[in-house]
Amino acid sequence: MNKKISIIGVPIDYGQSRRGVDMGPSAIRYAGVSDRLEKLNYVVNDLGDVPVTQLEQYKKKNTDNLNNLEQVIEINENVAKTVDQEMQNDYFPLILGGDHSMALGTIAGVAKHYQSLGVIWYDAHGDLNTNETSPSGNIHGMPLAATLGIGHDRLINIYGYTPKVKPENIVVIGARDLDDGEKELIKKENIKVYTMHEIDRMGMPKVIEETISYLKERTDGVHLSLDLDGLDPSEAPGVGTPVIGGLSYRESRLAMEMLYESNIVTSAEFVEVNPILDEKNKTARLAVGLIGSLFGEKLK
Ligand code: Z70
Ligand code: MN
Ligand code: MN
Ligand code: MN
Repeated sequence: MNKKISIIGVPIDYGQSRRGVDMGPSAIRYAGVSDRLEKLNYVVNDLGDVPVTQLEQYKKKNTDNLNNLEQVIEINENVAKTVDQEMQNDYFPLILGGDHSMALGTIAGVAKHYQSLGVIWYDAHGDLNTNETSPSGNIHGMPLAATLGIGHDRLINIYGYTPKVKPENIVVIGARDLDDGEKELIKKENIKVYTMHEIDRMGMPKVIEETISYLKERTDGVHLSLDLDGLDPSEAPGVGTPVIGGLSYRESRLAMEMLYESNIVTSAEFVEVNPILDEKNKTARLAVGLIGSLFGEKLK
């Protein structure tokens, strides 16, 4: 793994409707992410946060069913540029969120650097809505579709190009709350999805082994997008959209360890940590534990 890491915070909460997720990057830093990585002998460069204006009177629906569109676009153009620059300087981008709409920017910045980027979407949700299928108008439910070039023009064209990722290069892990439009898109584009059903039947080791060999065959870089709501809310309560029946910390940690061993991951983001909804920063601490295992922490 690249021994130089840039940490980039994205305190965005415009992609959804719960307050507090903008404090996620601080909570993850407070839980000790830099120390944890430095102990593993990485050079860690914390760039601080991408600028996000905090308007307390926001939450604007627009006529296209895209809440807070202008803010989400502006912030993500900055995210893309920052991620792109860090990669040009040979740093591994580790991005901390913030709601999942930030993946519009991270993937826009990352995908330019590869012929055929792979994406692991570790999440209770598919985030495969468009403004036409979304029940909420919340953009954090749309970024994965947008990276495929599916959805509203403004969202798919962030950082000036589309599409960013091919549908066959995506693996979704942990899904258990998919909207009808998302299910249709998964069928139509034949997207590889391990729902909780498959994970329970196969076990996490097999799911990750398959994911690794599937992505190795067709990609030259892999972005891990990990939404903490992929984990079960009994262990990770500090998220805006908890869905019961989720992944345990143990199996998530194992997944990260296996990804480290495979050496396929070239960028990563940990998103949707909401310290206001959390219990004593537990969810941020889990995020740091998962980051530790993704970067090679050993138990003995
Ligand atoms: C729902 C929607 C979502 C994250 C919730 C929820 C989407 N499918 N994404 N939490 N990270 O509104 O589109
Ligand atoms: Mn705010
Ligand atoms: Mn998500
Ligand atoms: Mn989610």
